[in-house]
Amino acid sequence: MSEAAQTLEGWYALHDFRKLDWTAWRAAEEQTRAKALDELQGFLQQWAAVVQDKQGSTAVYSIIGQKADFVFMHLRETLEDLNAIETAFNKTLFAQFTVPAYSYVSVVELSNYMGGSGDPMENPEVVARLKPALPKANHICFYPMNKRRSGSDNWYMLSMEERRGMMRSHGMIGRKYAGKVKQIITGSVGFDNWEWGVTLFADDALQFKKLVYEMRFDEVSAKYGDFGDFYVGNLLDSQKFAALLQL
Ligand code: 76R
Repeated sequence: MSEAAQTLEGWYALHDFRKLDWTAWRAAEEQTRAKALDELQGFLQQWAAVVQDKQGSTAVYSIIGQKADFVFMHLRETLEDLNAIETAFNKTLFAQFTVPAYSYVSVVELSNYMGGSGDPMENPEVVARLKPALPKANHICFYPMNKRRSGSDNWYMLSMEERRGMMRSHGMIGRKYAGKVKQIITGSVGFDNWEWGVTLFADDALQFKKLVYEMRFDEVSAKYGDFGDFYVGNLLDSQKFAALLQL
């Protein structure tokens, strides 16, 4: 048996993608819409405050295309916390005007392929990466992925040394995008249908295309990467959300 990579886990993640029921929203009384919007703004404020207490972080983005209209990406200490947020939101009037589009459950993960020495949990940089305050970048990109297990292309049958070598090359490509793209890798083995969620943030959305394209030529993605649907979006704040909902 090959040696499994050791992983460190941080905050749990819920990516909650929703569609707006525009027909119902249009048909609703103005008062109802105002109340629904108020409730939504209340939640946005509550979620924004969580990051100050270092109890988690939430990102809110509109989604381009027909897969969804917006996403709430929540990071919290426990699955109970995530479940409570989801349930509280579902009880709002505003949620009645939304339809689930897609969701993804995972946990922020760092692996030891590039690990240094010493107790990583004593390293503030590591802790900051496991419990990250999500950036207010202009754009988000999310997609789930697997490492392939088919025929002779089986990532999980490779030795630690072979995998480490490929992950080093992967990391070197990633580093070229430092300052342009922030990536958060969340592990989802045992939690959701794919093995990882990849969430990228950038002010210039073209950097997503350039980074993902460049990685396609790198062995670990070229030979072993299998990918799900891509979601790309624009940053929302409470004003932008109100404008989006304005009829
Ligand atoms: O943690 C580190 O920064 C060390 C190097 C590193 C690891 C271990 C790293 C760097 N990644 C790691 C692990 Mn990554 N990453 C992806 C994708 O689209 C694709 O082809 C793949 C999707 C992107 C875009 C990306 C970006 N990475 C992982 C893992 C877990 C692998 C495992 O355990 O088997 C996955 C699934 C994955 C996928 N990666 C980086 C980036 C970027 C931008 C970096 C550089 C980070 C930096 O140095 O700041």
